Amino acid sequence: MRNLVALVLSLVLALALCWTAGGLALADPLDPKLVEPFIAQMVDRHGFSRAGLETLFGQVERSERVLAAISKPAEAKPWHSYRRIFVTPERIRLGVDFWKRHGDILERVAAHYGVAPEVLVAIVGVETYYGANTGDYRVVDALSSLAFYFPSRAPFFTSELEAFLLMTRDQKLDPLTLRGSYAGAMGIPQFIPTSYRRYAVDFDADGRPDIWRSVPDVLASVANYFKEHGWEAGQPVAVPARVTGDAYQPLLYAGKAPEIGLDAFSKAGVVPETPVAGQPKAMLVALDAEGGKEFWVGLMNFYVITRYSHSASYAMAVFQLAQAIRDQALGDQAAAVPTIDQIVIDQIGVSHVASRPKEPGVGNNNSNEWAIDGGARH
Ligand SMILES: [Ca+2]
Repeated sequence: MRNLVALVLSLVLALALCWTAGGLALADPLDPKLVEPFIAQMVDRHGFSRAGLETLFGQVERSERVLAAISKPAEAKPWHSYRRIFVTPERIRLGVDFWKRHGDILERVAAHYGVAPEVLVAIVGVETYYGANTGDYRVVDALSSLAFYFPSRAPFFTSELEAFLLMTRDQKLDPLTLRGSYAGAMGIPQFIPTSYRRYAVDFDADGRPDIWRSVPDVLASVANYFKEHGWEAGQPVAVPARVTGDAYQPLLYAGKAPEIGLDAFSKAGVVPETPVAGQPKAMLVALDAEGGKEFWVGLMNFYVITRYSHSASYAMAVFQLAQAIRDQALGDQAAAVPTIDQIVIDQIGVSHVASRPKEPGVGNNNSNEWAIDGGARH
């Protein structure tokens, strides 16, 4: 037993020595010839030290796991499978917990940016299970593998790697320790480095946007991302639609912002099942439900959610999770506080009358009631 302990200890020590000496042999080092032009560019463009970058990339690994993950065919799950993954009782319950724990800051952020708080909660719920699963790939390995060994996306990931190194330099972060998704998305909201540099916000005023640990910074960064992509405060996201005939085809969402006024929809056989005020530009969203097609009229805010991840199923999952969390959170809140009736009765000294809490989830077709509230304090 003692021998075994000694053996383990000496192994640990040996590994530690190797590591600190920078001598730990990498399973699959980068080919310096592939990295050299990038290093030259970082030196020329941004004044990085060539020796520093050579040392850094000497410790970066080409990750087969990353290259395998990116090469898998795009997941084209039908909506009903997608929904079963993201809109679950567990994810809703944890979203309500998140809302309760961070209610004050959530309201402040929502009011400041004019973005619905439930959507902010749902984004972190869908992206990382409220911060529980932020990815275990070393970001520098992921981005380097994709920049240098995945030619079809090399320009994109090379600019992400550039942004990553600028970010770590600006924020004094260690590029070798940050972890994230196989595509280099980082922290609780899963920002890629260019998004971090453009949209991340320091909302807790400690001098740096911390999307890894600071909930105020996380929520404000997501809200800022949405605002910058055109989120319309207090406006709906999507409403269910009834469709007849097949003249609806030109209205279908095709990855672009809505361009057609809602007044043109009825002529194409599309009728929103919930009234939408005015004649905003809209698009038709068709999803694969279990019993056939399911149709929605998507408004600008639906499109804005697709800017976070480019799929109608993604945006619908965020929207429905958001609604479920909101309904439950506000229902719980209404049940927990006395109603106005109760307060008045208490003040005039009537001893006990049953309070009448608001029914949770009733009359919530207007999903942005809460956002209008928040936006008004902007
Ligand atoms: Ca901060």
